[in-house]
Amino acid sequence: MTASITTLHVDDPQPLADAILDTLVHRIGKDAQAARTHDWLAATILTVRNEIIERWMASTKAAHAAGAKRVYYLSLEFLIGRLLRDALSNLGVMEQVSAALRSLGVDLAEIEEIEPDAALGNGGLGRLAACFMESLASLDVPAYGYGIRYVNGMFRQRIDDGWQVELPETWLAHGNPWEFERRESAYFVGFGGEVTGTDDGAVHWKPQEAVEAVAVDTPVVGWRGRRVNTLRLWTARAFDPIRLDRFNAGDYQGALAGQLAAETLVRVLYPSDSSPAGQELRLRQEYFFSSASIQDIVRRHIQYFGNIRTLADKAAIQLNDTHPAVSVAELMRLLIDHHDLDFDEAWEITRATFGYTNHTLLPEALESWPLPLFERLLPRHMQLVYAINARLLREARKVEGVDDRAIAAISLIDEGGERRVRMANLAFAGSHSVNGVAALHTELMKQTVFADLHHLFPDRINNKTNGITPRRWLQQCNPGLTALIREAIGPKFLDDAEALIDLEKFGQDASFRERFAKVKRLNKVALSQHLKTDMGLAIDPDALFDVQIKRIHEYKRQLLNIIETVALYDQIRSHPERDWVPRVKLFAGKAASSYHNAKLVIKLANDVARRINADPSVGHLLKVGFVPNYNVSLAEKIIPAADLSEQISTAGMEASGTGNMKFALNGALTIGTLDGANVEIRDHVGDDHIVIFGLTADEVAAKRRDGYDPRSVIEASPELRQAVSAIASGVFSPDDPNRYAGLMGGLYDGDWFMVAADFDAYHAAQRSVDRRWEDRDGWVRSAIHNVAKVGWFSSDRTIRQYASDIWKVM
Ligand code: 26Y
Repeated sequence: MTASITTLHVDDPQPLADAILDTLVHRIGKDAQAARTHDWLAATILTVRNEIIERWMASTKAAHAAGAKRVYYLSLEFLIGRLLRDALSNLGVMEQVSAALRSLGVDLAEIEEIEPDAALGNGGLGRLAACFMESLASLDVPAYGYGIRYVNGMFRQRIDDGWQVELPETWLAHGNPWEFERRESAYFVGFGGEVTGTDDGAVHWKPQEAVEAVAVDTPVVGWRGRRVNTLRLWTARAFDPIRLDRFNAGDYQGALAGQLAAETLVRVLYPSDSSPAGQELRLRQEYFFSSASIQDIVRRHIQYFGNIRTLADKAAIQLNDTHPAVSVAELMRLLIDHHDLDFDEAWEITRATFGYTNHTLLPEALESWPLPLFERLLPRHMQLVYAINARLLREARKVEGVDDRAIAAISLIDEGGERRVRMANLAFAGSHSVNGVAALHTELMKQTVFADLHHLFPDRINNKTNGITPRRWLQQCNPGLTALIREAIGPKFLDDAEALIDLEKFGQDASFRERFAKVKRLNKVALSQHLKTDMGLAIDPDALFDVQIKRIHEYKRQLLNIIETVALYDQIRSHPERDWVPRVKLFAGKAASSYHNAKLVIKLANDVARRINADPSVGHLLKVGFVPNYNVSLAEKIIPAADLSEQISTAGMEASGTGNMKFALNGALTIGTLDGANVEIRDHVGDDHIVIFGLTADEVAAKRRDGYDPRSVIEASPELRQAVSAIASGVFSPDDPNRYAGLMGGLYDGDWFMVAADFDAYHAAQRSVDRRWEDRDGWVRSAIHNVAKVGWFSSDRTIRQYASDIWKVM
């Protein structure tokens, strides 16, 4: 028996319960008595999947029949999180499935909770890819996501004595009922070897090694089940799973080396590149998934349309940062070497097909590969990069104002020091559109990293401010608030987030404010209970929940927040008679395993938490928690419960941020700098409903240029000086008093991230938050106002802009 649209949507839960039970017995091989929670989860997913499959095939067929243009989103990360609730909610069958399971004695909430988070991403760029996939399906755009099916993916974070410990994530341990392996969709991906020419001018690349890329598909269900798209992740397989000759000669490891090499390729996300081997592995991963994806796209195009010359009319390929940038050279290779196009025609098609999105201006995140490595692994692509570069620089020379310095900056090869291939320049040159992810970030792209390329191609850079899917980040994670909004303004906002604007007037309605505050409080109670059982942290749901959750990075300035927490702690103890606002400071986030200072910041947060939480003199007024293993599911629990959203990066350094949008949509107020999308959030909610502080991006740049003396700043601020010296002298680390001497020394010595420069402004802004909090009505009014005004930050809006301006599919 299969669950069809009718089984899922009827009021009687019996047919669906029968279908789930049938799946349990015949697919999982257990009866209701023997089944464990995992078995029920798998049986439920497999049953619901049947309906998804039908819609999936219908979506694919309809796109084919219409000869539709398809969007291809290439990304090394897809941080999709759990999928069951997403699928049920988007299909509109939460209630039905819950009732059917209840009749079987199974609690839907309980099985949802054990679904592993797909750990296929590390941060904002990966979550954005997931939100985009959901919006593409919701807006009925035929689209494929292409990435890697990492077996372990992003590490799981444990906190041991305050230190981050990285453990392998085993999200596939119980199998993955969402995925379909497509053994027939397999491609040859070669590495190394030689390139030879033939007499007729054709070029032949004979790789030295090769692996097979095999497609594994996951359905992506759009809102109201309107469309189901495909997330196609590649796994790797050796052509020769075992070398029998070696095996029989007793060389068992040698016999299996090929399979091991293939498995290594798809093991982890961002293998540490601190060794040459790690660097090579990452380049191999990038080429592996780029090549398989481009081959798949070209094959589909030929199969459907027969003529490679129309590729750009029928395929739009978006590069999610530079990680898939080698795709530009790969498409050129296929067009020239396999489809016999000449260079100029191939280049025209390539540029018309690709778009590139930049997500960061940090110099250390701009990828470039040592030329010898690139040439050894990808000799044919190296030739093509040279050919593309020659053309690019020839064009550049003709343009007014392009001198030798500009040529050096535009070149695909970095000639300063060890020669390197610049992937951002390759992506830029090979795309017809290059976009930033927030207005400020896009301006900075034009002024800084891409200034010379921008001069050459002044129409190419454009902005597409990020967005988030309101299905996951409001409807699914905050059912209480969703129900309340619906009661107030009706269901329109479920289909169009900008309809949230109708909520604005309810800020004036005292009874609505009360119900809104009640929903927030219930979410805070739920989070408090979770933190109590999960990590033994006791917090008061009536305190102000002040939250900073994101990757740990110096530019995001968790350190600024921690130092301010220490200053507050000092003041509460010195002035117990004052009217302090009870606060809970929550932190969560992972640090890159080789990022020393970020890991030290985690330890500091934990040391400060331990000391403060154990001090009866601050009691309920201040509690600090570092919640381990931040991931999508944890964000879904924390964000609906937050009062204050910390978005305090050094201005000019956070490309956009998307957590900022999620918090505002769930009724938190933002404390933040004028950075990334904070600027646009302020434009939408207005100055009165956001707390902005600190240096602007221009001021940061000016300080860095003109010289800045953090020492004098620290000396001039008693709160800062005392907090820094307490941390530096070991007050929070009596077991190792010198632990933070270096970290604090860095503030005196340069303070690149302007922690000292912004401290007083931040401290004052926090006190203004206290005053706002004391005005309960005013606070709730602002929170409602935030929810009403941030519908624009829906990824549906973002995707519509990409679709009409870049991809031309709408
Ligand atoms: C390969 C390595 C150098 C690297 C790995 C991951 C470089 C960058 C990244 C990830 C970057 C990232 O997640 N960027 C974030 O993208 C979000 C979505 O656009 C932005 O909101 C956020 O500001 C930005 O930091």
